[in-house]
Amino acid sequence: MAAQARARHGAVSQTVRVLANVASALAAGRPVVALESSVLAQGLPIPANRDAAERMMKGAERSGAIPAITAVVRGVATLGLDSEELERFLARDGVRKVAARDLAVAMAQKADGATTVAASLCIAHAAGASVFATGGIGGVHRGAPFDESGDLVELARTPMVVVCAGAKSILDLPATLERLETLGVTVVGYRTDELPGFFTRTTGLKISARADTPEDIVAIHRAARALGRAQATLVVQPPPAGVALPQDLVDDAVAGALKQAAALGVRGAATTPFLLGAVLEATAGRSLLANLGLLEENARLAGQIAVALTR
Ligand code: PSU
Ligand code: MN
Repeated sequence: MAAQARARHGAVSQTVRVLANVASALAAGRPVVALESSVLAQGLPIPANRDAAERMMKGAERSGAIPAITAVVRGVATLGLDSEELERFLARDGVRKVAARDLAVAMAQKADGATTVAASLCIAHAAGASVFATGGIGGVHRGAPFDESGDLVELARTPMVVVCAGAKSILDLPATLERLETLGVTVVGYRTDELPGFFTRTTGLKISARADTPEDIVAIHRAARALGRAQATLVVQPPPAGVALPQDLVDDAVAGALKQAAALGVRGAATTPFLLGAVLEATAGRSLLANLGLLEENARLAGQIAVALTR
């Protein structure tokens, strides 16, 4: 597989272990959707994380694509977990959160690591995948502009299509959008002219590009690739109407979560998982339904894009 990936992508690591069915799909040019694992091991509670894994994979499969979860498995950067490995990550005993800066350490220490968007992009791209789906990307934290997720910088140097529901509601969305502009990341609204708010369908923040079909997205991505651009094409899709939350509910929940985090002195990598947990409590689980619904829909759209990319 590594040789195949190298042939198609130039210099590519031989270090990533790729699950057999994923490797043969990539080698044959069949559609693959890479998925993250931090949302499973840190972002969502047990047992909802199992639903999340199943629904993300089902979403990609519904479109005719092969899902592949990224992680560091006992020190091995991996694209495509087998069912035993997935069980270990869902149980999350001894599974650490791995962002881009943590990848090499987790590998050297032979650790189990659940990968954030940033780390997942590193692994998926190295293995030759072109499309990735997640719930919400990281971004600039509110009131702490120096705490900017590594997701943004990896998006700026990983030429994949990335599908999400915007940046997580706990973040400073205008600042995140400005940073994406500075980094040259094209943000494309899927059937929307506004940045979705992860839990909410709208934010009032206008974005500069819109696409209404997977083929339109592929055309934009191919133009970027033709020019040799290094950035991802970041596709933002509103959460499904049936599970999206009203703005005021989310605003109140986030305000409460930020207050709690400040009172407890939560900082650094723990911030995102903490805030997501606090919002979950404050919305009495409604944010969980939204999260699961959008994870599935994003994987489904990513699958459609992956299929269109193979034509
Ligand atoms: N979205 C969720 N739950 C999550 C995350 C995103 O609904 O757990 C994770 C993603 O893996 C994302 C990470 O890459 O949070 C960002 O963390 P940080 O802000 O520390 O970069
Ligand atoms: Mn951070």
